[in-house]
Amino acid sequence: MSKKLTPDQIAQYERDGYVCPVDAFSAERTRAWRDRLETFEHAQGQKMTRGHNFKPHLLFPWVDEIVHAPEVLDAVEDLIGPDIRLFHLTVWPKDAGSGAYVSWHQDATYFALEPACHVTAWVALTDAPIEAGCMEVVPGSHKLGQLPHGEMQNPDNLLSRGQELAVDVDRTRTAYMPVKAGQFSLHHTHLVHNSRPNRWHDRRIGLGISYIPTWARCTSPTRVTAMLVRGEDKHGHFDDERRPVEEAGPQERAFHAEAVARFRAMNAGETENKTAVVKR
Ligand SMILES: O=C(O)CCC(=O)C(=O)O
Repeated sequence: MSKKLTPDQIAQYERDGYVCPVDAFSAERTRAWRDRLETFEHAQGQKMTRGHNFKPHLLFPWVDEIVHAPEVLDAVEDLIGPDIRLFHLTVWPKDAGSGAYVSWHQDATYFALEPACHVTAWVALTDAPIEAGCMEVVPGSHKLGQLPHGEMQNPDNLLSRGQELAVDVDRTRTAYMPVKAGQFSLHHTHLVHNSRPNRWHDRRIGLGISYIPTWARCTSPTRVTAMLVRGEDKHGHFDDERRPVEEAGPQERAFHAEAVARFRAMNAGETENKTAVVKR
């Protein structure tokens, strides 16, 4: 018996590699989270964009609230079971009219997870219609397994390593994943997807929350952190993460810096492994 997703949605995830949209939070609750994020950005004089968008659940109690919310975790449990760790979280902001985009890629490319079973919940803090550059996917492409990627450095690409699919995948029949503020989508780690620049009148902001079952392991020689968000972990493949208490307090910043450094070291190792053949 599933907790949140319908049997049709679960079948769609297995067949197409994604589900969208799923209702979760009220407009008021979501607006309050957006305000917290933007207040922090103003105070810092720095937007949470490329280079500053990893693992905010270690800094902000309000992000911790979202990653533990049953509205999201119940759906994730329907796909990967009851013992769940949060492996990674990226904030994806696109200012109205900016060139920011995300190249065609598969999430698994630099994650060193064995097996590749992680699911990403993309939680919308603003509306994300097609005009705002919501995600676009190739339905069923998660069944292709890991495909080769190259690195194309472009400052407008929100992907930190500029990774981009280096083989042709039939993109004549793509699907968009528009979501409203407070809704989320779910996608498989091998699903080929991208997103285009924001041509809408408002900023587009989402949290890409990557969840894994606790039995998944990371093959990187760098031991990384991951937060147990539901159930239990009998496997011990990850170091635990500290939950934030004070908004971006000194302890939160120190733990965040260490976790991001380890994640980047793992990422860099995977770059060597996965893009050596197709670097351009
Ligand atoms: O937010 C976007 O436009 C892309 C997000 C993405 O690639 C992901 O969550 O895996």
